[in-house]
Amino acid sequence: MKPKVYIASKVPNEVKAYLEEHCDCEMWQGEEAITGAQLAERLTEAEGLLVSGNAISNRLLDSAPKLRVVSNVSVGYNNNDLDAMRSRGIIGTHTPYVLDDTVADLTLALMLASARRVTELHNLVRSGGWQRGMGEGLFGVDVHHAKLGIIGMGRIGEAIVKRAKFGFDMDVAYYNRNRKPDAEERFGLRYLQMDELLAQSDFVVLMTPLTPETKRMIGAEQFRLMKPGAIFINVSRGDTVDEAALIEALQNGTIRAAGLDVYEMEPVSPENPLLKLDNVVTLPHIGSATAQTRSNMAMVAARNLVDALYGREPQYVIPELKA
Ligand code: 8YV
Repeated sequence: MKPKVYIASKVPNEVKAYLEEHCDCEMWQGEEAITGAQLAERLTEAEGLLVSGNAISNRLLDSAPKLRVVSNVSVGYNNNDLDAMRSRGIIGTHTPYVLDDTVADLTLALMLASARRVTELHNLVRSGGWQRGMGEGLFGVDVHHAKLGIIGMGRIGEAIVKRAKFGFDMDVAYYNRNRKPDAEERFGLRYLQMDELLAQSDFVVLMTPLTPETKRMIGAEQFRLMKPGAIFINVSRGDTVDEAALIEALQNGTIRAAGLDVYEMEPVSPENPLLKLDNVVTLPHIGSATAQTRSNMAMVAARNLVDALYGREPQYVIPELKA
């Protein structure tokens, strides 16, 4: 008998075929993403779950008495209740590595778009507002040779450093809970304490997982420490930032601009003041969203799931859940 699994997010055909070969699969067929309540109703018999973005709460697990494996189609697992999973002996997996370059590309896109005002000026041209002699009204700031400060130096951080250093000749510093002497040597990186990094950087990129320690790590005090010309980029998780403080910093000119892929509430409400500001570039949480990378992530997640269900060590167990 094949193990029963519930596939809660859309996966490409070859991933579906692989899962069906090894598991007895049920799949979410809805057009919209599955809600927590809909998911809870479908987990009574499931031994495995493939999921993207849904909260794996203690309550959800109460409705999944046979569940042995949760396979996340994401590198981030901040919405998994790790204690609840651990206490039930549930294996949790995620998808690191395959998305590093794709997320790093998007980070550079946000840096470039914010510095050169790409979306704002795109809207100006589209709305017929481009006139002769606008001159400095169209000016932005340079990315090349500027100072970049990265908060969080993991795999994606390193992929950003490569692009920034070798593509744009940027002067790159980083802050991380643990120093990374190896990355410092390979890339000529400077290590700075957080406050120093905030004070020195032209671009501050937040690239850290969301944990109890990083929750709202950037707030009013941190924005005050940044240069008035600083550009803030967040491609990690919305809850790493105090969004009200960010809005205020952007409105008051405490910082120059922001490029955002993530928010406190997703999808962002149309009422969110961030959407009314010309100095903000907003994207809908698409850091890893290329067809190729999402397909690779789904395949890694499927392999993790099948390996765990068949008693093999999955390649990417959530580090905090490793025995
Ligand atoms: C996920 C992400 O696809 O991998 C991550 O952690 O942020 C995205 O690439 C998304 O979070 C799933 O909802």
